[in-house]
Amino acid sequence: MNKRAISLLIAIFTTLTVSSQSQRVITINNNWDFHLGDIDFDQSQSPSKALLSENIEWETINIPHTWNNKDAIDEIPGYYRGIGWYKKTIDLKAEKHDKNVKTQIYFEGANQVTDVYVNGNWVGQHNGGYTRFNFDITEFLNFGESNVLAIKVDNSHHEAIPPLSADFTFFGGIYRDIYLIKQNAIHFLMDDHSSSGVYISTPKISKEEGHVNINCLINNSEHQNRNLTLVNRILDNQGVVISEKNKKIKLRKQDKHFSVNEAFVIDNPKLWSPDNPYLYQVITQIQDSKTGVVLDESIEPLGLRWFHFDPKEGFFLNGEYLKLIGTNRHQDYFKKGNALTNEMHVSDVQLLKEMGGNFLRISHYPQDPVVLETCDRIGILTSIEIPIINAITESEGFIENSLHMAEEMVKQNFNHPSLIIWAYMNEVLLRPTFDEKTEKERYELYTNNIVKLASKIEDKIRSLDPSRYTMIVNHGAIDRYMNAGLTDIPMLLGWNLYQGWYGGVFEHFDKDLDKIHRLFPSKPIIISEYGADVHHRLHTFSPERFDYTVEYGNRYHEHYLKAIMARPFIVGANIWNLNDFYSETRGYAMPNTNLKGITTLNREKKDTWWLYKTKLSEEPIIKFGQNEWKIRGGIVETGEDYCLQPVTVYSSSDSVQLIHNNVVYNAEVKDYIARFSIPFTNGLNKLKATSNFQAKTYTDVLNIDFRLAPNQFSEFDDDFDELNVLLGTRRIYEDRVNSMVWIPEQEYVQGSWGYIGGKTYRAKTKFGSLPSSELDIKNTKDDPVYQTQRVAIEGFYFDVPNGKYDVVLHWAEFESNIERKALAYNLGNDRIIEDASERIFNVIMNGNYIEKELNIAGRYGAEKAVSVKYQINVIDGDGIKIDFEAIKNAPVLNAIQLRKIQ
Ligand code: GCB
Repeated sequence: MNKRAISLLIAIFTTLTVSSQSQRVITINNNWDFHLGDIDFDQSQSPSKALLSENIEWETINIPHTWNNKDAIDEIPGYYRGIGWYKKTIDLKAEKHDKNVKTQIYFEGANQVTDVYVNGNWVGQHNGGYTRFNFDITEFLNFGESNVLAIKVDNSHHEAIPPLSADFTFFGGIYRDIYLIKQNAIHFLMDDHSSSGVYISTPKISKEEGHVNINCLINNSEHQNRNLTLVNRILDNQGVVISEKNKKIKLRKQDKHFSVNEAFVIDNPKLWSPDNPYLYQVITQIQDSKTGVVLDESIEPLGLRWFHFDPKEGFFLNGEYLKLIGTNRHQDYFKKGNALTNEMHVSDVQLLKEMGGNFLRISHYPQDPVVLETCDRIGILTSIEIPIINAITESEGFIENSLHMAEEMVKQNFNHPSLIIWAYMNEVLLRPTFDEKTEKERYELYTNNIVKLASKIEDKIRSLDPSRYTMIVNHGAIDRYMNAGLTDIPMLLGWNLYQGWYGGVFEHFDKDLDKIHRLFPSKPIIISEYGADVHHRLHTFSPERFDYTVEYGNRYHEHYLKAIMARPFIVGANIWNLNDFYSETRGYAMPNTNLKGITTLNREKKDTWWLYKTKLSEEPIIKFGQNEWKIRGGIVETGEDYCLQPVTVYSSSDSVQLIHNNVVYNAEVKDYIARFSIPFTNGLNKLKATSNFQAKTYTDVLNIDFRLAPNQFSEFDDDFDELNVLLGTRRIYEDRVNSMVWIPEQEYVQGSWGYIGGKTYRAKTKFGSLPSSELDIKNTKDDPVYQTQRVAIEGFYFDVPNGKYDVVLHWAEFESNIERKALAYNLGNDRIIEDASERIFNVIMNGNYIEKELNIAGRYGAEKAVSVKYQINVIDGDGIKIDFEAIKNAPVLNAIQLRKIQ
C-alpha cells in the first residue's frame, strides 16, 4: 500500500502542470477501542446502540493488533479463538458530501472473518485471514458529523475457510495496516479482488527487447459519460520517463468494469535479477481529457526478466543457471504474535538476503504486502501460496473460499517481478480425514475430491496468470501423493523432507531425492521444506535426533546442503524456516514454538544461518560457530586445569588460525568449517580466529566465560562455588537469564561427584525412543532443565570438602494420565503414553530423611517444575550423600545443583 501513498508524492512531481484529484491514502491504525468477545445486539437492528453501551469494556489499542500475543504463549493449553470488536470514531464534521468522491476502507489483513459496520449499518464481510480486502463505505458515511466504524473479527475454527489446521498459531485480530482511501468516482478498480486494478505482464523479454503489456480496469461511478485519457509512463530507476503512451478512452456512465490495454517495447532493457534487481516503474493515470486533471493514479513495479524450470538442468533466469536457495518464512515475532511493524517484515527479508539466499517461499499464506515489495527491491525470487494445509473440507463453501483466495492472491500480487511461483496446497494428505486401509472407499473419494479441488485451483491460476509456474507442496509420503494423482496437476512439485529429524537418518534424504527424480522425471523438484528443531541455548558433544541441540541442527543442515547442491535436478530449496515461530500446541524444548528457524523468535542468528552465509554469500566470511554460546561449562580433565571442548569456525578460506589465550592453533577448512579442540580454563577465554582470503586477512573474536567443574574435589585448584547438573542427558543448557550453565551428569567415582544407578529416561514413540520428554513443563521458563531424567536412581554423591552447602533437587513427573492430542505434524514422534501409576520414594541426605514418601505428582501435580532446596553442613569429611529409597515404582531425579555457601 505504501506505493499508493508514494504515488501521491510522485503525482505532485510528475503532474505539476495539472491539478490532481487523485487518491488520498491514509492509515487509520491509531486509537481504536478494542473489546475481546462478542457484543450482544439484535441482528435485525443496528449494533450502534449496543456498541455505545457503557457496560462494555473497551481497551485502547493501535493496529497492527492481535488479541492472542499472550494467551497463545502461556502455559495454559489453547488460546482464544472467537470474536473481537474494534471501534473508532471518524470525524467528518468539516467535510461536505461530494458525489464525486468515494471512500474505501482497506485492510491488508485481518484473521479471519471480518464484518465491517459503519454507523451501525453492516457493510460487508470478508473470509480469510491472509489476503487484502476493501469495502466502499461511501453510502454509509454521514458528512458533517462524527461516524462510528465498527469491525468484528472472528478467528474461530471455520470448516469452510482454509487453513483448517496447521503447525502455526492462528493469531486473531486486525494484524496488518488498515486504511481509508478517498478516490475519485472515476478510479482504477479496487473491487477486482482488492488488486490495484492495473495488471502488468511481460510476455516476451530478451536482452534486446522487453515487451510490456498493461491492462487497466477502470470504474466510472459517475452518472455521466466521460472522455478521458489514459496515460501510461515507464520510468527507469532514476525516475526518468523512458516511454509514454496516451490513449483516449470514452467511459460510459456507471461502467464499473472498463478494461483497456496498452503495450510497450523497451529496447535493450535492463534485466531484473537477484544480483541486480533493477526496477522500472509504471505510472498510470486517468486524466480528464479536457482539463488534464488526474482523476486516479497507480504506481506499479516493473522488473524485466524471463525464466524457466527444467526438470533435469534446474532453474534459468535470463538464460543463466541459478540454483534457488533460501528459506520459508512465518510472519510472527517474539511476544508480538503476528502483529508486526512493516520494518520487521522488511528486516526479515533482509536477513535472508544478507545470508546469501535468493529464494523465499512465502509460507503458508500471503503475507504483508511489504514482503514482496522488499523482495522486488533487494532481489529475492519468491513463491507464494494460499493456506490449504493438512486437510480439506469436502464442501462447496470450502471450494468457493479456496478459489476466491487463489484469485485474491494472484490479482493482488500480479505485478511483482520477484514472484515466479503460485502454490496452493501444503501436505494436504498429511492428515486424511479417512483411513487409507480401513476406510478405503471413503479415502479414495476424499483424495478424488482433493484432486478435483486442486484441478480447479490450478485451472483458475493458470487462466489468471499463464506467465508463472504453479506448485503443490507434499510431505515425505511420496507414494500417497502419486497414487492419489495429485502429483500430475501442478507444474512444479514441492517436497517437505525431514529424514533424520522426524524419522530415519540423513542418508535417507539423498535416497528420497533420487527416488523422487526417478518417479517424476518431467517435473522440476523443489525441496520446499527441510529442517531440524534447535533450541539456541542447548548444546551437546554427542548430538542425537530430537535433542534440540545446536550441534544436531548443524549436522543436519551440513548434510542437507551438500546433498541439495550436488543435484542439479533439485531446482530449488527452502530451509524450514527463516525464523522460529509460534505453534501453540507444541511442547518440546521451548513450549508453543516451532524451533526449526535458523534464527530465533527475536531473530538471533543460529549457527545454521552462518553456515549458509559462509556457503552462499559472495563476501569472505570468518565466524565462530556456536558464537551465541557465551557461558560454557565442562568438567576439568584429569590432572589438568582445563576442559577440552570443540570449537568450530566457519570460513570461506582454506585454513584458519585460532589464538586462544595466546596459544596458536591451525586447522584446515573442510566444507566451510574448521574444527579445533580447545583447552578452556576457568573464567574468561579469549578466542581470535583469522583467515586469509585473496590476500586480505579476516578475523573474528569470541569471549567465552567458562565455568570449570571439578572432578576430583581434592585436586581442584580453582575456587569451587557451584555445580548445576542435568540428569539423564548429554545436553548442556546455557541459562543466560541467571548467568549459569547446566552440564550433563556423570557417574559417581570416589572423590568426585555423580549419580549412582538408574537409567536415562527415553520417551517411547512409534519411531523408537527420544532423548527427552516432549512435555511442556509448567511453572518454568527453563523447560530443558526438567525434560530429562534419571529413572530408578539410587544415589547422587558429592565428595566435597567440609563446609556449608545448598543442594537443590529438581523434579518433574512425566508419567500421568493427562491426555493430549497427538500432533499430526509430529509424524508419529509423540510419546506413547503408558498407564501411569503412582511413584513414591524417600530421599535421604547424609543419613537424614529430607523427603518422606515423596509423590511428585500427588504433592505438586504432574508435568510441573518442582525445585526444593536443602541446606547441609558437611563437617566430618564425608561429603554429601543423597540416597533414594523406592517405596512404589522407581525414584527419579531431573536435575541437581550444589552451591557452596561457606
Ligand atoms: C511441515 C509443515 C510445516 C511444519 C513443519 C514442521 O512439513 O509444512 O507447517 O511446521 O513441517 O516443523 O514440522
